[in-house]
Amino acid sequence: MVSALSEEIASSDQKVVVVHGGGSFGHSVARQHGLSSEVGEAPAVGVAQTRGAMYELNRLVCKTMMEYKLSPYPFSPFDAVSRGGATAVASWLRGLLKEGLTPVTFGDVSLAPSGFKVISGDFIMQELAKMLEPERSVFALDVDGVYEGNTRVIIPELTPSKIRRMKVPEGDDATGGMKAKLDAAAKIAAEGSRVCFVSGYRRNEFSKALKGLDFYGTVIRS
Ligand code: IP8
Repeated sequence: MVSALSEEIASSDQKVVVVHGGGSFGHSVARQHGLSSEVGEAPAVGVAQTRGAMYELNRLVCKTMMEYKLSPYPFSPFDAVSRGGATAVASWLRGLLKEGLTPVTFGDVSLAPSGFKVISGDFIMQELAKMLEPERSVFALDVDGVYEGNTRVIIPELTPSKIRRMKVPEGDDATGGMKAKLDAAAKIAAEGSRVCFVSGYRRNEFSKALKGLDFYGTVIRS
């Protein structure tokens, strides 16, 4: 999936900031050590192993991106926090994009006053969208979009208010699954971005979503 999407990003001529989640690297280790998006206690070794898995995944993602002629600029979400306020982060990212780099960040583990929590890629998308006000925010998923109830019928369009009324199960990953994605999407769309939920396994549909064209999947807009 990473190869195909890297190739599509490289040929899209769009300025893209990439956020990747934990996938099979982060979630199983996080869960094994009791880490989730809720603050809780976790052993130091669990925090170290989860972060280690995420850095390893990030290295592989960036290596693949480079094979497809992208120039990734990996950063931990905490690097962004240490730059100061939203305006400083936005101008730093815009500067990188202007230089032809593709900033890449990822879900990570954060120290909270009473334990640790996982910062999900969905939450990072939401924060970055507030700072950068992108025209489009594309979520590449392992499903085709948002389905009607328990069917395989895709809902082509949703609004933030419709999402708020939906009952979506949490899923079984460490950070809230589809429900958390939809909550993030609703917030991003409410700020004016066109949010696309598209399968990462359908490179042509992903490419269309990236360019703002119609695609097979779900669009969330206010
Ligand atoms: O897959 C989770 O990120 P997500 C990151 O976007 C970790 O929820 C550390 C499991």
